[in-house]
Amino acid sequence: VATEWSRWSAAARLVTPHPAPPALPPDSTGPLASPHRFWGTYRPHVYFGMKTRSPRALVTGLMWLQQGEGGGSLRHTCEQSDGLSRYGWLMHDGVNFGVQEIRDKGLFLKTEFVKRLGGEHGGDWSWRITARMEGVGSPVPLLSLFFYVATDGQGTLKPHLENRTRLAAVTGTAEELGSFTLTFLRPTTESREDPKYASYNYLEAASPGLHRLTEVVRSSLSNRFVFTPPGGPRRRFFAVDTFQGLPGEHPREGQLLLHQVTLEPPGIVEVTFESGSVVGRPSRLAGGALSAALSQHVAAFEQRFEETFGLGRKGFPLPQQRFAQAALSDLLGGMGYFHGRSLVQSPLQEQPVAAPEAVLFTAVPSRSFFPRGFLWDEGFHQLLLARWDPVLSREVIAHWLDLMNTEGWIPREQILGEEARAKVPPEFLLQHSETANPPTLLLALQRLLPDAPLPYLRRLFPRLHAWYNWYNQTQAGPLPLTFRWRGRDTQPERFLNPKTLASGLDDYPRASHPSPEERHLDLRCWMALASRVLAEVAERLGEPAGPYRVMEQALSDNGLLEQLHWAPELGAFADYGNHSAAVGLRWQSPAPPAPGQPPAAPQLVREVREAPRLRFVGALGYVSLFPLLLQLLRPDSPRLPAVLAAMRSEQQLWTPFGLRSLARDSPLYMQRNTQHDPPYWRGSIWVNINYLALQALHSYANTEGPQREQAAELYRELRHNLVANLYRQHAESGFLWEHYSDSTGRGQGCHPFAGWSALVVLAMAEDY
Ligand code: 6A9
Repeated sequence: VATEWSRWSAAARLVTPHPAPPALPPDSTGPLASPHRFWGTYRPHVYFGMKTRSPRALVTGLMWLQQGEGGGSLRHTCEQSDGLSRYGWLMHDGVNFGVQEIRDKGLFLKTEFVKRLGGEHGGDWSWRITARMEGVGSPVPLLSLFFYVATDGQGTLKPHLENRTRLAAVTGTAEELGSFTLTFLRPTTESREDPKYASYNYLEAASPGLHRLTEVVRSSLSNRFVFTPPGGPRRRFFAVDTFQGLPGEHPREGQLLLHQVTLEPPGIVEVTFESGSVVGRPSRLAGGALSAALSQHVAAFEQRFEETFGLGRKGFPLPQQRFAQAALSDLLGGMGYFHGRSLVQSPLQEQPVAAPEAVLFTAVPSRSFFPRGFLWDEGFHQLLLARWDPVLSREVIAHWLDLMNTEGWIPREQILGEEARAKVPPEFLLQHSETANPPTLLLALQRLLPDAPLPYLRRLFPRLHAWYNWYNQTQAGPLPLTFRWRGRDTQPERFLNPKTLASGLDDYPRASHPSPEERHLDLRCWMALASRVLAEVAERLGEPAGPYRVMEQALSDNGLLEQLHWAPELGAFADYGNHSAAVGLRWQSPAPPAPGQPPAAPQLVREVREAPRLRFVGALGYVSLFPLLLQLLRPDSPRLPAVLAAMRSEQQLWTPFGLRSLARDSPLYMQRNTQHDPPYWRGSIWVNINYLALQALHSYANTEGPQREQAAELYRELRHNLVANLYRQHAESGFLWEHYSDSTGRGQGCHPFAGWSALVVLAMAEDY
């Protein structure tokens, strides 16, 4: 009974919110307190769409279809498999406007939006979609644009039809939004002077949930429609007809209204959203008024970009400035507003439990592959966004801290709501309650500190303290002042090296045999940083900072650092643990099948050719650099020359494109972890760590010390290599990438990945 009880109470604590007052003041993010941020492109997983920062928000969006034999492909959510050669925001200021370009085979689409404040519900906005074909002979394929609006459990929508087929407008009401009118204007030619011939169709359907909107539309298409331009050839095309329901459909969760325009590109379509609470609207935000608003915002953006990052001043040519603008804009255009519950799992419990409903305003690493919040990614995102819009960054950090449970834990990956869940295979859904992630939000907070208002810091402080304690209590190592990431892969025989997802460096080699004896260097350095930032916040607030300073000093003590983590046999800083250097993967033939069963496939299993023992882990790479990356290493440290030499050595970490994650001469360099897991943090170049390296080198180059000159030289070369490669890859491939090949510089992993790869903007600006 006692264990039952303690399990039950542990599970309850897991899903009990932290008792401190929320970091976000109540009612601070709604339409009245924050009208300019109410509407936004907060649906990063669709190519184009907007919603409000409301829990069950009304959503609007765009789909398109290039008509062809058999129907063509309907585009809606960002999918790598769509094979778009380019898409992303070229300009986006995070609040007022954005300009995105999309290239889908021969089709070029520009999606623009502008907001105009007024009334009490976030004001009005307008969209302009410009479509044309490039490099395609005539007749060009017909293009259908689908504009939709859908509710998600609250709100009502009413269609207004012209000629029974053209959805001219939708009126409606929703919580926080009040009443509104959405108007679909008739298309025009590219010069916007003449009307453009088009066919119209519309759909009204009960929505089975936002995550199934594509299916609803796809299943409603029929090609019984004929495009009949005056004097032109008649052509059959696919259009929304009637919706018959989906297999396995949920109960009705909302309403969907959709306007389909079919035309022969080029053409322009505009949409206006007008809030019922705006009185004395000067004019409709369309046509010339929309063009004027757009060009004003473009000019303001360019000026602010230059004032903030100074790339023109630094002599970057215009194409490189445009690249940096696109990197920043894609991160801003990737901000999402999520609502839902995490599924959390404690080691004490068999069944996962649902955390309370939460909202999260956050940037995302990748609009296609990871369109949701990731804890340590977010700290890197906010390093950049803090420079562009510190108020935004402060709010994002507060949102994240409000996800904390009563233990002081924040789940690493935030999969909130049905749309987010639809993107994640079930085995990745659970968040494990012993698993940490680097506290990079503190890096961002440190950057914001000088200008952060005291009341803001005061709200944050109890949560920061609880978070800090959680790391200290749950991730402590075997000796005082050592730390160990919990939650490494169990079943070591299944992996060449069991992963450490908590660290963020997933498959980066650690001790071959996870054990409580392990001490992880990167986590120790993160804790030194955390102690430093907590001390700085406490000092700003006049709270006792002593204990944090004591910890910071103890964790920065170079002598103790060496004692715990300097591996003389490697000439490098390292992890320590139960480790065998002689491991490999080997094909294992399966046991003979049971009678009547088919034979099983051979499997890759781990072979340990030499027994593990307690020692330093022989893997030179990003982890070895942490004392430098987080600037714990003193400028006169006798170890600094070796660290710099490893960085500069082409046999080890140096490449013409940036620093690789694992040394070329390291045993697990570019080794697969299992049959299905290619190397990830075992050689590739990652921009977040390269940014930290630049930041550190820049600081060593500006501090008196015997390595000052060398640090300065490395800094210049590394910055040049990283920036030049990201620029070149973006020009060639159209995207920022998750990581980059250390042998060719090519983008790898998923794309687009504005995420931390957008830190290239700060590297260009030399803003550390
Ligand atoms: C997989 C598959 C559609 C892995 O950028 C987010 C994280 C980083 O925090 C981490 O450091 N990425 C890095 O090692 C991506 C993690 C994606 C996990 C979910 C689900 C979805 O397939």
